[in-house]
Amino acid sequence: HSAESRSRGAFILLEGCDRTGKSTQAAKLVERLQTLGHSTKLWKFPDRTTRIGQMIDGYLAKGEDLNDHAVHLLFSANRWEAVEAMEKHLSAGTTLVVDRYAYSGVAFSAAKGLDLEWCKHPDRGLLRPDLTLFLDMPIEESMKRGGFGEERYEKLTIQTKVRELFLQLREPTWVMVDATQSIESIHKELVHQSEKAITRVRDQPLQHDLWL
Ligand code: 2DT
Ligand code: MG
Repeated sequence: HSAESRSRGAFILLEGCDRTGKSTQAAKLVERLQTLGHSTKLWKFPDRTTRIGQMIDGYLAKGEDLNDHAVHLLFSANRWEAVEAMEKHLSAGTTLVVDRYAYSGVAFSAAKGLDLEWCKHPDRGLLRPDLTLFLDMPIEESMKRGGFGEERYEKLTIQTKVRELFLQLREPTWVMVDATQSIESIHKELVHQSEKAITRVRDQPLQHDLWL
């Protein structure tokens, strides 16, 4: 590597329905990649800490009602407001492990009945993930896991629709991961895929062409 073309980090996305282990795996993945010597940071959408994120949290966790289209745009805005910071980290060589992104955005809103193409529009031109790891398992299995039912969307009917929509949004490059496996075997697979992606994209420009 020449001094001018310092290698960039990879944008690694974990997607999937609720209770498939995304957050557990994201945290373990970050820790492991760091141990392996890769500068790595955990990222999460929605980011409930911003002003927009607080409106989203009111909607998800506090039962505050918002128009379906309006809340969809808030979730998208919550990604756009993070773009510069994400680019800065990636360009500086830090890999981002991102827990949910625009695929969740479209899947959940379309599951409520919004038009799929309308849903994709506000996220067009966002950073495209370098690697999407889709954690998949039957909804009946994930429903058995603890913590379900505390927030909006944590219901069987909506989760079933969300899974169908994720599978419609699936791209050929996605890596489908059987989320019913043990935490350790899923972890190993994610580490392996992530290291390949980090090597593959280090000299590639960032991609700002989601759904373009
Ligand atoms: P967490 O449980 O992961 O915090 O997600 N969601 C998420 C959307 O409806 N649109 C989005 O753009 C994103 C990123 C998925 C909270 C819920 O928010 C949903 C579950
Ligand atoms: Mg949740």
